[in-house]
Amino acid sequence: MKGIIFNVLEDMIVQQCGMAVWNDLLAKHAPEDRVYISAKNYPENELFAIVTEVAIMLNLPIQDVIKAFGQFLFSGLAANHTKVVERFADFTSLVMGIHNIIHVEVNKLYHEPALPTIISTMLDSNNIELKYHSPRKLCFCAEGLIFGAADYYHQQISIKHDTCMHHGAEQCILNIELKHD
Ligand code: MNH
Ligand code: ZN
Repeated sequence: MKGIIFNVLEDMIVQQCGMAVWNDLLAKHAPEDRVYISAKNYPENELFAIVTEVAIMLNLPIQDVIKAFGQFLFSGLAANHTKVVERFADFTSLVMGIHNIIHVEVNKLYHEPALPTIISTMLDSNNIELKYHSPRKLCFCAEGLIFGAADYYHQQISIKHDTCMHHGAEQCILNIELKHD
């Protein structure tokens, strides 16, 4: 897991719980003197351990915490990769470009990133089907990232996530519906 993911997690936890809480989490779940550098790789167990403890602290299901983090993560990634995100004029074009444009760029910018397989299909003008597969099973992070992208473009959406790797499916299917008022 790239350091940038930990850096954005730190920003979120410091903002919402304070620096002391982050320092405690780090002391408990990372080796001594851990410093996360955005382009370097760190064990994903560290991320899962920190997020699991946050879920226990807040008495929330871990998937809710991962989803909230995903939503926060989008603006963190966008802020660090303005050139990549600026290529997309709206929410739909960004979602359609996750795998073939965004994560292709990520592959050029980072050394051996651990990325999911995402296949986005436009079903009709208001519905996008997104198939997610990854050994890390971070589909709730994907869901949060999509909500973060919707916030970024001021697009109202809803997501159905009926088929899920966490329920034994080969891959997750996220049905994104664009809402108009
Ligand atoms: Mn992208 C990791 C989905 C937008 C850069 N991304 C992940 C993961 C998911 C994901 C899920 C977690 C790894 C996994 O599941 O195996 N990403 C998305 C989705 C969107 C998205 C659904 C849009 C919506 N991602 C972006 C944008 C950028 C970006 C925008 C930056 C320009 N993503 C990354 C990086 C990683 C990542 C960097 C971390 C890779 C690693 O830790 O090795
Ligand atoms: Zn899922």
